[in-house]
Amino acid sequence: MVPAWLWLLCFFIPQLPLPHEKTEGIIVLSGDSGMAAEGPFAVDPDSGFLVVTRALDQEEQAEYKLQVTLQTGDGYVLWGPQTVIVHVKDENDQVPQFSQTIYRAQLSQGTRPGIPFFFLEASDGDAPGTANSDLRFHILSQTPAQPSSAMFQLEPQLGALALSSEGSTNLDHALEGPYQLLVQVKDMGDQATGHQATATIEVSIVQSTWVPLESIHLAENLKVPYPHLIAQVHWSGGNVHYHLESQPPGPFDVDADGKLYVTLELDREAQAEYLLQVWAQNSHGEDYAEALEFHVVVMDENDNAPVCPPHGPSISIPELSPPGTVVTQLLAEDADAPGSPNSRIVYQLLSPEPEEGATGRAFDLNPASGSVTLGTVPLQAGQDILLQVLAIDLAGAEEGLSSMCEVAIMITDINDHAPEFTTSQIDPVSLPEDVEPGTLVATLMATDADLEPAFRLMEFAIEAGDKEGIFGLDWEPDSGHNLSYEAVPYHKVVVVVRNVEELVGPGPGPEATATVTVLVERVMPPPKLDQERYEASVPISTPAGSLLLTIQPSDPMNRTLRFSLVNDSEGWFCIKEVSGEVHTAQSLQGAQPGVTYTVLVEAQDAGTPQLTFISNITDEPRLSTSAALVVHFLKPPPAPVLTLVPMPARYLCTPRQDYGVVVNGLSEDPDLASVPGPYSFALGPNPTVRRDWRLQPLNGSHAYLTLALHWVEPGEHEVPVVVSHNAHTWQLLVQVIVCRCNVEGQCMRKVGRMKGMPTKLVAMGTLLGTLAAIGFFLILIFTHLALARKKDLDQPADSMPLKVAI
Ligand SMILES: *[C@@H]1O[C@H](CO)[C@@H](O)[C@H](O)[C@H]1NC(C)=O
Ligand SMILES: *[C@@H]1O[C@H](CO)[C@@H](O)[C@H](O)[C@H]1NC(C)=O
Ligand SMILES: *[C@@H]1O[C@H](CO)[C@@H](O)[C@H](O)[C@H]1NC(C)=O
Ligand SMILES: *[C@@H]1O[C@H](CO)[C@@H](O)[C@H](O)[C@H]1NC(C)=O
Ligand SMILES: CC(=O)N[C@H]1CO[C@H](CO)[C@@H](O)[C@@H]1O
Repeated sequence: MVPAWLWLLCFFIPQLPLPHEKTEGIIVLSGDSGMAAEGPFAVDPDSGFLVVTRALDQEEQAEYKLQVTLQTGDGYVLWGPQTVIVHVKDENDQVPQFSQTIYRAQLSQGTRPGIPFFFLEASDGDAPGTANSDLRFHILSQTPAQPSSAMFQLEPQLGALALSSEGSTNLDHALEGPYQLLVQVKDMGDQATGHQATATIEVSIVQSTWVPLESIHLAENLKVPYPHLIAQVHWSGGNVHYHLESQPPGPFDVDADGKLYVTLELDREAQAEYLLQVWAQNSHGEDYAEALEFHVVVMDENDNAPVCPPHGPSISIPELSPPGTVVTQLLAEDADAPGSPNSRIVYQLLSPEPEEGATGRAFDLNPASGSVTLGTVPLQAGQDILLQVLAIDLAGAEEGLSSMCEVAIMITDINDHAPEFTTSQIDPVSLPEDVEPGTLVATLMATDADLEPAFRLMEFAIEAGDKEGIFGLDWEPDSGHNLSYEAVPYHKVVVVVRNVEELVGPGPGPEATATVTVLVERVMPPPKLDQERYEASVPISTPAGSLLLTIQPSDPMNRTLRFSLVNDSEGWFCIKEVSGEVHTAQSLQGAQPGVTYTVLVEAQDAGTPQLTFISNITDEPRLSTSAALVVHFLKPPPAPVLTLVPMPARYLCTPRQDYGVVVNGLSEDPDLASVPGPYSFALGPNPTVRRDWRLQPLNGSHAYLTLALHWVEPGEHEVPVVVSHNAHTWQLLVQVIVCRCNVEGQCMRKVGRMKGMPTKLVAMGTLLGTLAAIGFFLILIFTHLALARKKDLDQPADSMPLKVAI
């Protein structure tokens, strides 16, 4: 079913491409408007040609659309429907026509040449797009032809009338009256042939009203209905459109009458000035002339409060800074027009307020510049101050807008305080002289009134009193000070404390030194003896007063010792307090041979006056030492042969009288006699003797023998007396004749009295008695010599008192 396109010229009939097999059907033609019967087309049933039944008019109908169908008599479609489109070909049978015979146009002076200010309108009934309707415009004549015959130019295809460049240069001299232009329109394009028509254009030249405008001042935030007319422009030529542009783009508009509007409220702070450009254009958007330019100036309103500078970090001002020191300068900003009162800011210091009664302030503020300086009131280190400043525009006027600006200020510390000891005079410290190095002597505490840790750092030094370098300082921050001591007597140590950082202001005060007085205690070693243990061997027969040994100090130091025995429970010994000699205090009665007896000897320091004691040591115990003294008791040496010294008989009467017998212990043996006393005397062990007799020591060499009982049987008594000296012991036999007492208390003897001055008779008796006694003694001696060993007995028989003979 290929549609067949047929271009029908008059009387040119195309043959329809019908099927050849079945031709017995009827060809039916139908069209858009049911023109099958009366329409201009028909089909020749024999040939099948499509034929035109009358003349076609392209201007009436340019195209026909036909349907061709082959069908049986009863309407059964055998073939088709087939569409046939018939285009009616145009013929230039129409004459172009102007829309008016006389046109009127206005030309403003100042119009650029070549810019069309009027467009001719003409029409042609022939098919559009064909040469038949292709129109061309021409100026046939210009009246008047002055000042130039070609003042205008006409664009042939568009019919756009413009000033020629020649006309443009001469327009100033143009005539007042209108120019008559006879114009022609012709079809068939640029071909010479064709239909044509003419018309007249009356062009009047008018004064240009396209004059620059003054600047427009507009208030910001203007409360009026918008759009708001602000100005008007006018292009005096006809056929004008206005076009507006704003630099930067702004809320401005222009209408067809050249009225300029502002469409929104303006904000000076957003844009203070606009440059507006308005063009007068023809209907093709071509500019007749240069744009008109003018400025829109937005006038300021005080609609912006001052804005404080952003919060910065705290401003640090050292304490004691002089008045007038610049702290900061507040620079609040006001967005309103610079230089206008709206942006003129005045500052007012609100806080800190001046202290009551104070003559000055801590801070001064310059109201115009916002510069803050230190006032006369001093500030304390460590203070944090919030400065509150009111910034007011309109130069501080009441209706001005204001903002509160805050500036944080920190007063920093300077090292204006010297460290000081909390106590500068320390109580004297006593230390023993042998104290270990490193011993803490005293802890000094110093404080510093500054705040900054660096300014509190201090160092200590010994300034005086430690030439030998005995004392050391050991410093721990904030914990005090250790002074260690190393040796020697009395010290006055002056310690100073200083800051590590340099000090500002007046120098350190007296509290920066501390004096530590150290009193040194002399330490005395305990006294030393030459031996740690002393031993002595003593026969138990040793008489009292015998020297055992001497305890001696072995001390490099020249001091006096006092000796004593500690636990001599038996009381056998005694010691010389100063010399240290140990003696037997008495006869060692009760001591057993072979037994050791230990006593402690104590040596005490009696005090050494040449040593200086500074400290009070009166309470301290005396220094002492002790040593053991071990005494071995020995058997007594074999008892010496008791020498019966021939002694004259002694007379004592009974009942007892106040008389006694002197017993001489002194030996005349030169060996023994050389030994100085004392001798000790004791009665022999016989109980009867001890009962009957009493022996009292007289002095070192003599004793006194008396009757112990009131009554002793008269007769001859031999009283044994043991004499000891050192290790030697010997016995005396003292012969005493006890007689009855006469009235005079003397022996009743015919020979007379024993004592006193004997009479011649008595002397004679005595002589006889003595001779008898001698005889008796001689017998005794000879007997003794025969029995025992030889012993010389050359003592005088009548010596008085009795002598001890060994
Ligand atoms: C110094 O004295 C302090 C106490 O005041 C103590 O804690 C510290 O151990 C001492 N230092 C020395 C070295 O003795
Ligand atoms: C001890 O001191 C005394 C008196 O000061 C002096 O005479 C004596 O020589 C001194 N002895 C010693 C061993 O220093
Ligand atoms: C004295 O004391 C010493 C030491 O304590 C001791 O050995 C000794 O037996 C004591 N002597 C006496 C008699 O108590
Ligand atoms: C020593 O101490 C005692 C008691 O504590 C006191 O009475 C005396 O005055 C002190 N002597 C000196 C010299 O300080
Ligand atoms: C040393 C001493 O004084 N000896 C005397 C002890 O007593 C007799 C008797 O009185 C004197 O004769 C001694 O001279």
